[in-house]
Amino acid sequence: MAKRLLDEAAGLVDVGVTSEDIDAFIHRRCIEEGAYPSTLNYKGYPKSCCISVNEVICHGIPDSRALCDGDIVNIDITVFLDGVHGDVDATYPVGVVHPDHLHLIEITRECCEKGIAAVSPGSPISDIGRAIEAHASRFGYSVVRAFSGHGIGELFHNGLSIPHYYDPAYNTEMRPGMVFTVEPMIAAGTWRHRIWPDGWTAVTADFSRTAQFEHTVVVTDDGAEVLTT
Ligand code: EYF
Ligand code: CO
Ligand code: CO
Repeated sequence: MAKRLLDEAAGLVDVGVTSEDIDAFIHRRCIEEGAYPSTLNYKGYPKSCCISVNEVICHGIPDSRALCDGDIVNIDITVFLDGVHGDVDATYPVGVVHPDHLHLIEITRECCEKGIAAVSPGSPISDIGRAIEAHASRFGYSVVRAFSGHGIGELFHNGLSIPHYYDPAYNTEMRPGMVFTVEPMIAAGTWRHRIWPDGWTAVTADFSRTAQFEHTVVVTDDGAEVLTT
């Protein structure tokens, strides 16, 4: 349901649309489907989704700024339905976007796919970040380090952390039945971040553009199943 809702919201992305418009749509559709938008009031977060534009890495708060020709926008939706959370996001071009920024979006999509392809029972969690970082660095991009994928299920975040860069310290073996997100944030410039004075919005320290894709996956007997298709 989360992915269907994301696809519906993506249909609204256009020049002149505000992120508040998209948030209102997502909120209404969640309620219509009998779902709860997991981010709303989560640790005090005020909206039903995160919408992050250009240099905003994640946790952008929907507001009255209209999307502009040439922007890239990430929509991140988590829904609570039937007792479990599902978390998914994607980055979209607005109008006519510079080819460099379209390339960043495409490579970030591939980073997410490569991270998911590295999910395998018996392998260490660090294999996921190794695959993502290898792909991003091939194109001169960096992997944001401050935010990770996370275990998810009855809780939105259950304590398990999935870094998107290579850190051999994450040597816990993946086991069948484990459910977590893979959500790499890839930057055209530095991986370093800053937080806006609002306390939520994370931006690249050099204002370079950044993109993200996210899926919720379960470890199976021979790999991974994507739960947010
Ligand atoms: C207190 C939040 C708390 N956290 C994670 C809380 O996994 C997520 N997206 O894929 C995700 C989404 C949200 C989230 C929305 C709100 N929060 C954010 C930032 C700081 C913080 O500190
Ligand atoms: Co998300
Ligand atoms: Co997430």
